Amino acid sequence: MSVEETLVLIKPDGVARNLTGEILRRIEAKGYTLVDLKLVQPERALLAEHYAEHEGKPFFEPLVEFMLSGPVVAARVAGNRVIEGFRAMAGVSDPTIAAAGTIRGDLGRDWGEKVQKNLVHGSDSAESAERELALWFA
Ligand code: RTP
Ligand code: MG
Repeated sequence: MSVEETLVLIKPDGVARNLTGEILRRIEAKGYTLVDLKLVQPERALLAEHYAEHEGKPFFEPLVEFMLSGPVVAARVAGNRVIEGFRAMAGVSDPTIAAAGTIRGDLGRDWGEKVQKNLVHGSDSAESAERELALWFA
């Protein structure tokens, strides 16, 4: 067993579309544990830190604006190999090609020209998880 913790965000599109329960249900049904959970209206500074690796890319500003457009659910989720496991549950970034059975594949809509409404975020490595959990659950 390799019990890890990851940061899951339900992005503004997921909250606005009333998919919070469905997404948390999938996380719990998989056997992962919700260690901490909150509904937050993130500030720009937090999002700039969170997405620091994308600063300067053409989608950075639209992405931050999108993430500011409404409340976000932040969850500290624990489980055996949950970092990679949740990324697999989420599916690839583009919901139009994400596999059936994944959150983005089953529930995601268009991959817009600028703003990517793909419902969820999951930390992509142990280092990212540690950094992002410290930001969102300071
Ligand atoms: P996330 O970090 O949100 O879990 O998503 P990810 O790893 O699948 O995608 P990443 O490459 O880290 O990008 C973060 C978010 O930025 C938006 N994005 N837009 N080419 C584009 O226009 C583009 N690429 C990425 C998406 O919302 C993506 O989830
Ligand atoms: Mg990412």
